[in-house]
Amino acid sequence: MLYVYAPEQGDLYVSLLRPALPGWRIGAWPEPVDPETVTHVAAWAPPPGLFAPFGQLRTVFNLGAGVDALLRRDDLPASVEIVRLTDAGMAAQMTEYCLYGVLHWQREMDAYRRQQAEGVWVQRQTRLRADVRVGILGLGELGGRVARDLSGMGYRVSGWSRGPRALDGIVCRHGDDGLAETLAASDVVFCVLPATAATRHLLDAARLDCLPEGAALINAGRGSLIDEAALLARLDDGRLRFAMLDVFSEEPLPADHPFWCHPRVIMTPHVAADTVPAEAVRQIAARLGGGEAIPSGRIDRQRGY
Ligand code: OXD
Repeated sequence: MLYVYAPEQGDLYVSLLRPALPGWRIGAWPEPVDPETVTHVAAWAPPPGLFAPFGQLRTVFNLGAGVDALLRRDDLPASVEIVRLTDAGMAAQMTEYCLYGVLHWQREMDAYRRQQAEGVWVQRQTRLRADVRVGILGLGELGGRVARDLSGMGYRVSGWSRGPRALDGIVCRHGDDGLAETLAASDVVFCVLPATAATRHLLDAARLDCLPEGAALINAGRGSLIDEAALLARLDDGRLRFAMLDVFSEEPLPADHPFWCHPRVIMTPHVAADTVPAEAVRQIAARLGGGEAIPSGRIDRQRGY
């Protein structure tokens, strides 16, 4: 049996999965199930202990991009395979999110908003896309697509990943030196890295200082990537023009956090990209029904993604 935990969308998933997987029993939380019949679960942000009664559980499909929360749980024995969906409609949304921030920087919307508040009519010099350097940190399914899309639009894109990667027409760097170089060559840096031990506070004070003065930072990966106090200091003194943040070290962001009303912060509540249910179901069905071959998104628990 495949059991779905997707509170707002349980019925939708069931209605898509049933015709896609004839022969499978499909159910969705909060419908009660005999726990011994559950062999597969598809879930996003399941509550603690959800998996504990499922003694026959073999596979969990993560209905989101990051698996960090699943890897921290104590109710998923190592024998249970964790599968990440590849893209599932999120990559195009990541491009949109990144583009919004890049345009904000390129077309100086921050400055025009200030001018409007002050009643100032000043026309600023327009920058061309070819003169805007965008650095993408994380070149997996999502970051790779963003890099290709923005490069296709004419931006000067470079990318960084922990290990070597090659993307046509995009300068790709890796390793510590590669990170410093990528930051130094970015007017706007877009982060879409997973949360792992290796990426925690990857952007600390020293790395943030590699960015050119007046650069902007967009984070749609995980809050843990950034030393938020160091970022705040660089926004306070104007060294960074703005940060556009979708993810935070604590979510929801605490009500008294200075990001809420910082003039140089644009924030969204972890909505940069949502899984598209029909696409998620297509991938789950392909995997379970032996249909169309889709690259396996099996998670390496040691690596953390
Ligand atoms: C995530 C998501 O992993 O929203 O952050 O899918």
